[in-house]
Amino acid sequence: MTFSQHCLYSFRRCPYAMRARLAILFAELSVELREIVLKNKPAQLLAISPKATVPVLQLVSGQVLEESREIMVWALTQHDPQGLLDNRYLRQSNELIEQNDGDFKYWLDRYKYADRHLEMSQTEYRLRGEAFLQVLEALLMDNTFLLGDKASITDISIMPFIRQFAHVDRKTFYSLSYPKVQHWLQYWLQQPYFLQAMSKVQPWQEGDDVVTFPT
Ligand SMILES: N[C@@H](CCC(=O)N[C@@H](CS)C(=O)NCC(=O)O)C(=O)O
Repeated sequence: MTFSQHCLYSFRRCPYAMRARLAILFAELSVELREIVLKNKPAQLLAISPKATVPVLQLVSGQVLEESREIMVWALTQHDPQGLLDNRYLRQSNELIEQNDGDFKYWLDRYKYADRHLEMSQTEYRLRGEAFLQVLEALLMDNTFLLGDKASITDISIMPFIRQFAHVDRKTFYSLSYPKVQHWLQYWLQQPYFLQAMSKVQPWQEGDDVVTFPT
C-alpha cells in the first residue's frame, strides 16, 4: 500500500515524539501529523505498530519506523541542511543518547512520579538523575553544544528529557549548580523549531482533515 504523505503518529508531550518532530523540522520535511491520546490509541496505529508507542512514522512506501531514533536518523538522512548528523562523533553520540534513554530516563520517571515509587525519596531520585546532568555539564564546559560548537542530533535527542527533568520542579532545577546545562536548556526552549514542535494539535480521528506538520 502507498500513501501520498509520510504520516507521523505523535503525542505532543512525549519527549521521544518531540525529538522526532524536531528532526523532521531540522530536515525541512513535511508529514501528516496524527496526534494521539495514549489512553485511546487509534486502531490505525495499533494495526501498523502493535507495540503502540509513539512516535511512529509510516512512510509513503508503507514502511513503518517505530523508534524515535530511527525516525530522526531517517529524516536527517533525507536532508540535513544544518549538519546535525556528524559521523565524527557517532560513537560518543550513541553512547550519550543510550545513557539518556537508559539510566537517566529511569531516574527521571521515578523523580517525576515519586509518589508511585516509594522505595526512595523524590530528592534521592533527583540526585540519581543528576549524575547525567553532571556528564552534560562537563561536556558543555568545553563546547556550546553537547558535542562541539554546533548543534547535533545528540542535543535534540536529549533536550526534551532534560526539559522534563527541569519541569518536575523548575525552582529546584534552576537553583542547582549546572549553569551550562541550564543555559543550554534555555537556548533550546527558545528555538523557533522547538516552539514549532510544541504547537498544539487536536487529537486525530478518522475522517478528520489532514493536519500537516509543520503547519
Ligand atoms: N523506545 C521508544 C519509546 C517511545 C515511548 O515509550 N513513548 C511513550 C510515550 S512518551 C509511549 O508511547 N508509551 C506508550 C503508552 O504509554 O501507552 C522510542 O524511542 O520511540
